[in-house]
Amino acid sequence: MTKERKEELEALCLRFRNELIDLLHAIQTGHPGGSLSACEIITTLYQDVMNVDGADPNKEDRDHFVLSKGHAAPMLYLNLAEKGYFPKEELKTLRQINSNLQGHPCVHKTPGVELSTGPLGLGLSAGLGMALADKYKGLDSYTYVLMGDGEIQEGGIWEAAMSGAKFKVDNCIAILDNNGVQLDGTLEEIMPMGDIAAKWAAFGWNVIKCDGHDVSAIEDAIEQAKACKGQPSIIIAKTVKGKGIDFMEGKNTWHGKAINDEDYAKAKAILGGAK
Ligand SMILES: Cc1ncc(C[n+]2csc(CCOP(=O)(O)OP(=O)(O)O)c2C)c(N)n1
Ligand SMILES: [Mg+2]
Repeated sequence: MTKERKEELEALCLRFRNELIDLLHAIQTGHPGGSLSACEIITTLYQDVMNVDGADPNKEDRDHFVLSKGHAAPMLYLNLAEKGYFPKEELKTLRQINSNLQGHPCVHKTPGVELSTGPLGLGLSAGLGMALADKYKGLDSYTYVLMGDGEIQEGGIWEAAMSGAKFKVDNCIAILDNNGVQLDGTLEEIMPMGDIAAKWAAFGWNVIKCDGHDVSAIEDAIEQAKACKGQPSIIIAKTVKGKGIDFMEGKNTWHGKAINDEDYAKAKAILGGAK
C-alpha cells in the first residue's frame, strides 16, 4: 500500500469513528466498543481489498463479507454507504423501526449485507459455504468472515473450523478481531481461550497475525492469506476494543452502552470532530 493510500484510509477511519459516535449518540443505543475495534479491518476490506460494487450488489463474481460479530453493524453500514450501496442520508435511520439499517445486519433489508447475523457463532459456517459455492462455480472470488474473540467461544465455530480444513476452503479468509474483551469482561475473566493461534493451527488453518489497526498491515496479511493454497487462513488481528476514544478503550462496559451528552462531547473532542 502506498503511503498516500494509507493516509487516505486512515483519514477515512477517523471520519467513520466520528460518524459512528454521532449516530450512536443520536439513537442512544448500539455498540461502540466492537464497532471501533473493527474499524480498520472493515474499512480496509471494503475500501481497498474487496471486489464489490455498490451499484451492483449482487454481481456474480463479487467478494463476500460476513460480519459474524453482527453487533458491529454500524461500522459495516458506514462502509456500505461509502461504497454507494444506499444513500448516506439513510444512515440516520439506524436501528429504527422499519429502517433498512437494523441493529444487527439483515440480508433482506440492506443491500450489500450477505448474511443476517447477531446470534454469534454462525458466520464462519455460512462463509465457508459461500466460498465453496464460488469455487464450484469456477469463480476466483474470496469470502471474508469477521469474528469476535469472545464469539469464538461458540462451539459451532470449531465445527466450522474442522470443515474449512477438511474441504480445503482456501478462498475463505477468516479475520479475528482479537481485542481480548467480550460483553461482561475480558476473555481471561469469562472464558480464557489460551493460545488462540495454536488452536487454529491445530484445527488445520494457516494462521497469520497482524496489527488490526494498521490498514497496510491488514492488507499485507490478506495478501499472505491469498497466497496460501489448499488450506483456509485466519488472520488474528490484534485490536483494542473502543479504539480511538481513550475512555472506552479496553472497557467491556462500553460494549453496548448508550453515549450520554457528556461522553459524546468528550469523544468528539478526542476525535477532533473530523468530517
Ligand atoms: C449466541 C449469542 N450469545 C450471546 C450474545 C450476546 N452478545 C452480543 S456481543 C457479545 C460479546 C461478544 O464479544 P466479542 O466476540 O469479543 O465481540 P467484540 O469484543 O469484538 O465486540 C455477546 C455475549 C449473542 N449475540 N449471541
Ligand atoms: Mg472481543
